[in-house]
Amino acid sequence: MLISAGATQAETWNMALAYGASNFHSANATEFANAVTKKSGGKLTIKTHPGGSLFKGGAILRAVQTGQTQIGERFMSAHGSFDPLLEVDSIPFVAQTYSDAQKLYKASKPELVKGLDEKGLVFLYAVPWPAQGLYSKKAINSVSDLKGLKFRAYNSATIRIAELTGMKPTKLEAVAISQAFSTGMVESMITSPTTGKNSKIWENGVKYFYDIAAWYPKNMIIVNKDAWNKLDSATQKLVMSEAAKAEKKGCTGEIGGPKGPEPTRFGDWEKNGRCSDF
Ligand code: PCA
Repeated sequence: MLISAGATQAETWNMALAYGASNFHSANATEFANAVTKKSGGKLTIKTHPGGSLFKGGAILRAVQTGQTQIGERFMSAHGSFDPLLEVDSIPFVAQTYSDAQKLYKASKPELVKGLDEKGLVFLYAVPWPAQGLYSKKAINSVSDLKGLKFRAYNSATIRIAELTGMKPTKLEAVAISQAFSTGMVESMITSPTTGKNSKIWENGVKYFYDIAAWYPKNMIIVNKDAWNKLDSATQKLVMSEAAKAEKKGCTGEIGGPKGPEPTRFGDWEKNGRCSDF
């Protein structure tokens, strides 16, 4: 026998990412995957698949849970029906700064990790998106201006906002935004400057952006529990320590940019930093 009993086999994980390769969440996840691959000494290779190329955003949680793939990243607040705690970061105007959003995350994390574990998922890390603002093809000066607008939604909270303000919601993946705006399928949305920039929103008829900092939603990285249990404890430790690093990097909001207030809120995000990478 070439392999002695009990020896851990080399594992390969395919990491499903919903957002484009240049998006900062994907870039951060790729740095994480490469660090684990390099440092595990051949025991674990993580291959990233950005842009929804392995599974579309909406399918990733289930794909990881059922073991169709081993690891993935998912927008948490789209899954309130899976676990209501996943939605807590998208309650409008509860946390309007990165530091308040981090407090909310810390308070919800222990129960959140437990809930996912009970459903066969190992939680690795979470990173917030920048503040969510309102984009529109026409000027919005009061709530009544929203009435009748075709609105791109991404979770039940945004659908509810549309219902309450008289907009017509359509749930769409981020990768579909450009086309949806350019064809007139939608004409408003609430999302980050990151996603606006990734979607080249100004080229698709959107002239107005309102920096309302309505909430800071997060993406989480999750692993299938059976895949996790195949790793030896040294490799599990390595994955967790690289995950903690990735979370820290992702949560600083900007890497290598100017010091001071949160950059996307103060108009200096054109400078050389994480936020300018979008
Ligand atoms: N971008 C993602 C989720 C939150 C964000 O800022 C999106 O619009 O789908």
